[in-house]
This record gives sequence, C-alpha cells and structure tokens, in this order.
Amino acid sequence: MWDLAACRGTLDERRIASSGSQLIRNWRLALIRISLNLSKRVIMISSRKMLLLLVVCTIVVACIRASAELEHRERLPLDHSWEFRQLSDDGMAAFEDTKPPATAAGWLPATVPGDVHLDLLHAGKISDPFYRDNESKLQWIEKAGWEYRTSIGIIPAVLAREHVELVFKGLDTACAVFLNGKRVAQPNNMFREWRIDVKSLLHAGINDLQIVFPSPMKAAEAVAAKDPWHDRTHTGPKGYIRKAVYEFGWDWGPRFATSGVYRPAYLEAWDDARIQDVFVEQESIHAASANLNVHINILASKETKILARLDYGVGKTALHLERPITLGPGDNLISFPIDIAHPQLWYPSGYGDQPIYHFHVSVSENGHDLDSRDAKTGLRSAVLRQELDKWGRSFEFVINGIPIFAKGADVIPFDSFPNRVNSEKYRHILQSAKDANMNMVRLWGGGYYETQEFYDLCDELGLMVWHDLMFGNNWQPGTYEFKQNIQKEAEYQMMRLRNHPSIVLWSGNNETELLRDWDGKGQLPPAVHERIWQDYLTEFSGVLATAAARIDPQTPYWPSSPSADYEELSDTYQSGDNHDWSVWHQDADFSEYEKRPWRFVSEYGFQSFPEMKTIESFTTPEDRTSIFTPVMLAHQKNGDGNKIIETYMSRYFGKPKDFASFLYASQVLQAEGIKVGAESFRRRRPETMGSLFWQLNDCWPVASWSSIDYYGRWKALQYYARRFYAPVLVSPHFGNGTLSVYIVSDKTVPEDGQLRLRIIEVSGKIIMETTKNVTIEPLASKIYEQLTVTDLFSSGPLDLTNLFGTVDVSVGGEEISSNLVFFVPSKQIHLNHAQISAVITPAGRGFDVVLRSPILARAVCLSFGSIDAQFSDNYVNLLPNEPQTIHVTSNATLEELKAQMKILSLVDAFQAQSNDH
Ligand code: BMA
Repeated sequence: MWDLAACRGTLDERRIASSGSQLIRNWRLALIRISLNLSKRVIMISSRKMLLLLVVCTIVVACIRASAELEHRERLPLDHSWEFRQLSDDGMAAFEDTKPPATAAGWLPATVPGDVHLDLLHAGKISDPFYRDNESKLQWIEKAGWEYRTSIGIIPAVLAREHVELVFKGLDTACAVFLNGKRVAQPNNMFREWRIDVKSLLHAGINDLQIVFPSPMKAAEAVAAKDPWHDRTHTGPKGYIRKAVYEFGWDWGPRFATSGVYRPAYLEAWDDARIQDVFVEQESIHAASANLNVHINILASKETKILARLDYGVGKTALHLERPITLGPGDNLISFPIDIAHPQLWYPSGYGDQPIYHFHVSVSENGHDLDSRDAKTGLRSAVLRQELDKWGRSFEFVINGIPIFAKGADVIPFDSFPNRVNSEKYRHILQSAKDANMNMVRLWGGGYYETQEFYDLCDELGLMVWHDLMFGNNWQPGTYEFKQNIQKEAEYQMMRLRNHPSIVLWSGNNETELLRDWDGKGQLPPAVHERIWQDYLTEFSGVLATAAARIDPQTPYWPSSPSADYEELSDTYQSGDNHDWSVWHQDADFSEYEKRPWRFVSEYGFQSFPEMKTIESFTTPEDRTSIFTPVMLAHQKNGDGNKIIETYMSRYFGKPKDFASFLYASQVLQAEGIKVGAESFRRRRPETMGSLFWQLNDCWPVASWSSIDYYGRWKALQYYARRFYAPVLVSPHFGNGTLSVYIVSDKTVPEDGQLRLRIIEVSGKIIMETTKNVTIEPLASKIYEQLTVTDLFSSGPLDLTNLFGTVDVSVGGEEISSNLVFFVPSKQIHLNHAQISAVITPAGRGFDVVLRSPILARAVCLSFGSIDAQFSDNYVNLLPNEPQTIHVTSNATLEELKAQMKILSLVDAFQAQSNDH
C-alpha cells in the first residue's frame, strides 16, 4: 500500500511567500514521512525544490525494488490538500478549452470528496446555506465556474508500472479534467466512475491535476442546444447532464446545484491483470441448498498465467477453492460454482436473520499477488410476483418463498450536500426505519445512487430496497449519446450494487411514465409527442431493462414508479404500483385511502412541521410568529403547503392556539392521516401488498412529508408508524354503522391470543367490554369481531361524541398491539383538558416516565425543551387511569430533565374554551 502523505504539492512562489509557516510545517512533515517511507513508491509532496532532491533519493531505492518483481495493484487516494477558486465567468470557455486556465490568485483550501458549497462554507466565504432565507442569496454559486487543483508527486517506480490510471468515483457533474496542462477527460455523468489512463502523461516529480466545473445549467444548455429535438419537445435542459435533479430544487428541497469531486478519487497502478468485479450469482436458493456461481471478471493486459483463489464462508467458517488459469488479453470471466447445503438464509426484517456470506478472491502470478477483492452477500430468493387474480394482477415481493407485505417509506437524499452524511446519520435513519417495523425503503429516483455504507446497513438491518434508477419527473433526451451514457451508468451501478441482498427491485424512474400525456409548454404536434414516447420506451423498457437483465438477472426490473408496465387499468382491474396523492395534492379526506384498490402503494403522504428545536436552528424569534412568515415560507417548498396543512387542520382539529401548538398539532394531524392509509392498506392484504409512505427523511430543515426531520428527530408519524407497522396489528374500522375489528399478521405461523374490545366514555366510564380467544391467521388480514351500532350500544341511546372504542391483542399475556376507534369525526369528539401526571425516575441506563391521565388524552407528547432525548414511545394515547411508561435516554441529568419536562396532549394545542376538536 502507498501511504505517503497526499500533501498539496505546488512550487508556486507566490503561494510559498504568502503562507510561509504552513509550508515549513508541511515541508517538515514531508521530510519525516519520506524518511519513514524510503521503500514506498509514490509521493505527493508539498514543498519546495529541496524536497525534490529527497524525492530523488527515494526514487532510486524504489526503482531498484520495482524492477525486480511484479507488484500488487495499488491505490493512492487523492484526498488531501486540494484547492479551489472561482473563475471569472461561468466557466464554459475554460471547460471547452483543450488547455487549463492559467494559474491565478484566489485559491482556497478544498475538501475532496466534497463540493463547492461546503468548501465556501468552510472557507468562511458564505454563511450557513440552510439558515433563514440564505438559499436565495447563494444562487450565484451555481452560476459561476469553479476550478479545483492538486499536485501529485510521482517517482519513476510508478511510471514503471504497466498501467497507471486516474480514477474518479464521482464527479458532480460536467467538468474538464486536465493533467499536466492537457485535457484528459470531459465527464458528464455524476453517476458513473471515470477511469483515465494517465501513464503516458505522468512524469517523475510534480504533476498538476486541474478540474474545471462550469456552471451546471450552462453546461446542460450547451448539450441541449446540440439536440435538434430539444426545441421541439421543450424539455428542460437540466435533463441533458446526468446530475441529481433534486439539486435544482424539489417540493421539499432547496436549490443548491453544486459542483465538485463528490466521491473518492485515486491513482491506481497495476501490472498484467486487475480484478474488475466479483459477482455472487444466486442461481437457486432453497432451505436445503444454495447454488451459487461466483463470477470473477479480470482484465488482463496480455496472456498471463495466474492462480485464482476463492475463500468464502459465513461467520468463521472458511472454505477455499483455487484454479490455475491462463488469461487472454482483455476481459476474462472465471466462474466458481458453489453448492452450499443448508445455507443460512437472509430475511427481510421481521422474518428472520440477516447472515452475510463473505468471499475473498485473490489472483497471483508466479507466486506474486497481483490483485485481490472482497465481496459479500446474503442468500435469498427474491421474486416480484405478478399473477392474475380476482382484482387484476398481483404485485408482491416473495422472499425465500414468503409473500411479504412491504412496510416502509420513501427515502430521499440525506443532505443537500452528500458529503456531510456521516456514518452516524446513515445508521440513525435506517435503524429508525427498522425500529418502526419497516422492512422496505424506496430509494427515490431524483437523488443519487447511495454509498456502500447505505446498502451495507440495509443488508445488515434487513431493509429491502426498492431501487429507483436516478431519473425523476422529467422527459429524458433521446439522443444516441444520452442513451449510451445511461446504459454505461446503469451497468456501472448495477455491477457495483448487485451483490446486496437488500436490493429487491430496480425501477426505471420516478413518475416519468406518468408524463405520457404531457404536451410540453403547449400542444405538442402528435409526431413530436410520439417521438418522445418512443424515446421513453427505448430508454426505460429497452436500454435500462436490458442492462438489468444482463448485469443483474436475479433482481426484477420495473419500468417506472408508478407503473402498470403498460397494462390497461380499470376500476376492477388493477396492476402495478401506485402513488396515491388524492390526500394532500388533491385535497381528499384521509378516509379516501380506504376506498383505494391499489396492489402496492409506493407513495402517499401528508406534510408536517418539524419540532421547535429544529425550527430554531434556522430562524430568529420574529420568524417564529406564524407559519406564514417569509422565513417559514422559504422552508416550505411545496407552493401553498402551509395553507394546505392549515386547511386540513381546521377540517380535522380546529385552529391551534399558537405557533408552537401548530407545530405539534401538524405532526399529530400527519400521523393520524397516514395511519388511516397504512392501516387500510394493510387490512386489504393480499389485494394490496405494499405501503410505502412518502417520505422517511429530509435533506434540510423544512416543512415536509417526512417522518424523521433533518436532525434525525422523530416526528409523531415515526412513532405512529411503529404501531401501524407492528408485525401483528389490531385495526378497528367503523363505517356504515358497523365496527369491524381486523387483525393483520405478518407472522408466518398462526398465533393464539386474546382480543379485547372496550367501549369507554372519554371521561373513563366503561360502557362495554368483551374478550375472546382468537387464533391469528399467519400472513393474513381477517375480521375477528364485527358488531353493529345496535349490538354495541344495546343499553340505550348514547352520545357518540363522548365515546371511543379501544381494542388490544395479547399473546401469552403480553399486549402486542392496541388501537383506538371513534364513532364521529375527530372534530366532534368531546375531549377535555386532562390533568396528566408525569413521574420521572432513573431506570437502567436512562429514565422511566410514568404518564397517567384520569380521562382520555390523545397524542400525548413528552418533551424536554432544549434537551434532546430518545423515547421508547411518544405521542401516545392515554386511556383513563391506565398509566403508560415511556423509557427515556439522554445525556442530561435527572434534575435537568425534570426542570424542562413538558407534557402536551391534543386538546392542549387548541383554545381552552373550544372543545370542538
Ligand atoms: C411525489 C414524489 C416526489 C414529491 C412528492 C411530493 O410524487 O415522487 O417527487 O416530492 O410526490 O409531492
């Protein structure tokens, strides 16, 4: 391994003069490193000519070793000491030039991987992009051109290697890469890897690497201008470069179209052969045996006799196979068939464990290691079952033979600036999904392909991934170049990701197929319309579908979300997945969800505000006087969104008494609304086999459909989700004078339990109580109790506004699900202000808070002011005189928590005199 410092190496005298002390420090550091690493091969240096002399000494030693033997593939990360500067214009001239711009002043330190917005922020040139309305003040950044540079110190031993390549794992986006004054690449797709052969351009000593990023929109417009169809179709130019569309703003996200080296970059050197890929194909997976084929793709530069070795196993078990092979020049595919008896299978969360099998492949020539690579996977069969049935065509994921009801949410990018997403954030959000009993996330198509870490976590947590390809809500160009570009992108990404057991579907795009009848900015001529549609079909059911079938044949492909795969639909024939926006975008009542005959709901949602601490992070006190202040509106990206929340609020609850109450009540409203949808979709199984609500997370602090805010704080919806996605759900439904109590089970075996139904007055008086033994049918939804109003209230006429029903299911004496049902619309329920007592005591590693109310208290929220805490549950319903314990963990002390403890229930958010909510 090369491990010498990747120090910025420049001999620029002006820079030396201006930052003398920094250089002396670097120089000394480099000196120490060199003396420690005389046998190393490559150096990136940051110093003056004197240092070069030392480098030469190093070179001599290195050369002696290099000439004696073949070497392992080696990588030098290019992740240190970058600089960036703003160009004097939009950067288009420098981008199109074959020579780099002349070195000029204005350089600032940069981070790679990173982006220009974060670099400007760290350099103190801009203030927090998320604060107040700063977004609008920072739009100049995307209009400018930017240049990044670093230097690479190279010694002859590197040049003695057969191949030396510059590798970029992600460049955002259009840019020109210059090495030693020569343009070596013009990447135009942030979702592809760029590998550039630079051996002939490198020389011993200091090599200059420069990257020019023009204004992204200008670059896109230049490509669009070359497409004769562009003018006629009126498609947006931003689709012409492959850049995450959310960067241009979305209905939950700000516009920060950034630029930069956003994924790792490195130099790679190798001799004779290099492993390009290891694919563990799962040919057939059963409980008794797993038949695998481990395909190793090796690129060789000439005929080479090698020994290929494969070590594999799960946990500590290690088995190995090896085979001598003669590689031919070019791509070579070697396959090791493997049969594993009684394999440990990977299951989605809730159905079993997630064991991971590890594979280590190494390749040697004459006893010298040339290359090695690790791969891992979980063994499972994944089928998207689409069969004709009485409702149309099914749409269900069958994993290891089990039809799984998909429970989850849609995932958007975790930050407007991807490099800010750290391991802690990935784990927190994905663990939160699992903790809320989700088993699937849909990675939405307007963002970017995620990092390895994201998918590793999904594998580990048993979260199935519905993986959109990164296309969203825009017509894509139909040019030949574009089609080739996206083909290479899909091949690269699917090859990169196909071993992940969590990925159970590749889906072409987000909502582009829905645009089928779109007519541009006016009436498009039929021929133009037809051409657009043909291009769409070629791309999403041709190019990308074929890439999926070739690269990842074991994972199903779906053309778009939503889609019926071009089947005709009717009221009685449904097929494919749906985005149900009747609620929110079309103003329907939440009960509308109950009428929907969908086979799989991949989006439905309702917005809320984040909690006060999150709001405080981007506002001043005057911004927090109403949800309609300019700053609050700047953090609402869906047009009239705040108005929509207000409208539904008054429909269901009333008028919150102040700003803080509005925030809280908006979360309860969202949670109650999505609960109606989620429960009704689950009750409909097997007709409906998936419920993914829009959306799990946020990319900045904002009013949005998310259930977890930008800072990872759970909104009410996330707590509700844990209940409505519970493996066994008791779900009462009152309609047409009849109360039906369903139990929905995701368990694979029947369970014996007890179902209890009580009708209670909000003040606490029990009107009716029944308990019965039930055998809960596995993988099913069934009504276990059905009563009419006459049965329920046989004792005489009662005031339904004063009553509620409560149901619970226990197994082995332990309550596993409980729920409430009301007999009149929310607003008519006679809730009174409850005197809720809260007693907090230390318990285990945290604290227990026992909540108790003499009367019904809905959506009781426990909080601690400015202190962040984790809650075992929250936004709970307190039944009259039935205490509930919430376990709290926090860094704060008991006294601090006590001092700030606050309890709020739904009725408290509204004016005391009004009890019509
Ligand atoms: C959808 C999504 C997103 C959008 C959301 C809310 O249909 O696919 O594009 O953010 O609705 O409008």
